Amino acid sequence: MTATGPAAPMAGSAVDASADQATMGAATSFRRLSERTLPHAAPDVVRPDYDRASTRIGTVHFGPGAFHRAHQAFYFDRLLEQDTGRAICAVSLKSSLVRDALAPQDGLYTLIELDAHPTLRVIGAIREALVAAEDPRLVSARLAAPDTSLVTITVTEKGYCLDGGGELDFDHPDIAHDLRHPEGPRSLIGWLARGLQLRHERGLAPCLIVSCDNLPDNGVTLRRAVLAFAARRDPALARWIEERARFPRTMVDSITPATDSALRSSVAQALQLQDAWPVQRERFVQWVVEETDAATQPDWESVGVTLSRDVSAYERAKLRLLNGAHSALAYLGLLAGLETVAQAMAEPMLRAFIERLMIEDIQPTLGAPRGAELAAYTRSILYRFENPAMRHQLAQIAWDGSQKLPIRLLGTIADAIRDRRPLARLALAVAAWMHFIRSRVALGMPIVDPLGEQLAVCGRRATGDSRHDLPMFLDLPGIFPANLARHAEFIRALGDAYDSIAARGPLAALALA
Ligand code: CS2
Repeated sequence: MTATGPAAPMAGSAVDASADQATMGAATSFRRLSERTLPHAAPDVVRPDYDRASTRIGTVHFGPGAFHRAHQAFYFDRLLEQDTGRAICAVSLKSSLVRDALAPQDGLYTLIELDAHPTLRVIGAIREALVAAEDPRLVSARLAAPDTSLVTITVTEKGYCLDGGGELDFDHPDIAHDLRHPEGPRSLIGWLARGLQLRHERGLAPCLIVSCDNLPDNGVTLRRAVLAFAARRDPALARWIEERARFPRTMVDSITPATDSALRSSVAQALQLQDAWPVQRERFVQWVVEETDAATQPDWESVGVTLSRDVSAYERAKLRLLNGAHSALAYLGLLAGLETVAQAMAEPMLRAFIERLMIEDIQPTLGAPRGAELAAYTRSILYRFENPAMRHQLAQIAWDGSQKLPIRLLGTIADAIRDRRPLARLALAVAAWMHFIRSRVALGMPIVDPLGEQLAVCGRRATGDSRHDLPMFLDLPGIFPANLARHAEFIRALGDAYDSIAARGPLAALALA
């Protein structure tokens, strides 16, 4: 495989059959989706409108989970219609699941856009899938290739290895490892520094590095982390990155329920081919990228990406309104025994609570967009949450709460305290997270969270009494900023909310907030 020529056939095509079986579920009577079988797909399936064989890899993407495949890869599929140098090399840091599912399919997979009349689309933008832990040389070659001009990223909040203050956590085991072994990194930050170092040594321009994760000021935060890492390794490299590399902020949005076996079966029926890992999302999709002076950018706007000088305000509105409401709905809904977002929205008390939370508590903390625009945005989010075509599991949103709460709710709470606004509803959402941990532990369920072990200890020790339980949760590392964890008014509101849920149950507690 050459790093600069046309994309080679997918690496690892001879994947073992057991991985296929594991991901395939019941739909085994159809042939497997691939370049060869694609012409036999059902006629109404939308398929790549370009010659895949003549495309070249120009983008390295870290973290090709369902969100990437449903979102950025969809935009790149359209870019490839006009610009053949934009194909994607999809890099998983450790897991081989995506590579093993996509390699036998030549990188092809199905995207279902969900609404009353779903659309099936086969996406061809991923031309290569790699696992960095298994193929570090190939990943380095892609990052250092002259054709590669873009690196995009969706590794979720925890993939950035940040501490509670949003700075690179030098105590993180992967970061400590990567500083000792920069040629064989494990972390995203280590890989970005490695790629930039190789380009620097070869006299190539840095790639445009585009974080697409739900972090406030994602580009700025990523740049700080990469610079901090590089400064410890090689000050000259850090200076070059500082001067030359660009890390635009972005806002990404599309609700993407995880793939389940029902989806695999229905896609096989509709496609008339087996797809080991189709992905689904709502039809609504949005990507806002900050304008930069980087020379080798794609023609973003031609495929519906918005370029903007001021992404922060939109990003903040999305993180606080959509993601904040999502998390509140997840914890309260799960405590109430509900399973999906649409079910939670069909519960009148919960829907009314979420609407008030968004309009009365979150909106006033947002400077922009203003007034009517913000009200329309809130309405559209509520409408999207109600989408009956989606089975979006609340549990999926509840994962990684220790990483999500600070970004989605605690900033809003800090602003509400500053502006002397009521805290009851916001506190109820945070208290619901604590009860959620307690209830999962009581049910013997695993806590999916980087702080899972510490949270499980809190959950085991919790009694349901705020005076006993709150200090344990508030003292967890990296979640509650010290000034918030000690703020008397916040502690009072949180204690009231926590005890109210314990005494009355989640739905009755809503009525009082
Ligand atoms: C969700 C997000 O899983 C979650 O935590 O809140 O993935 C949400 O669906 C997306 O950010 C929507 O763009």
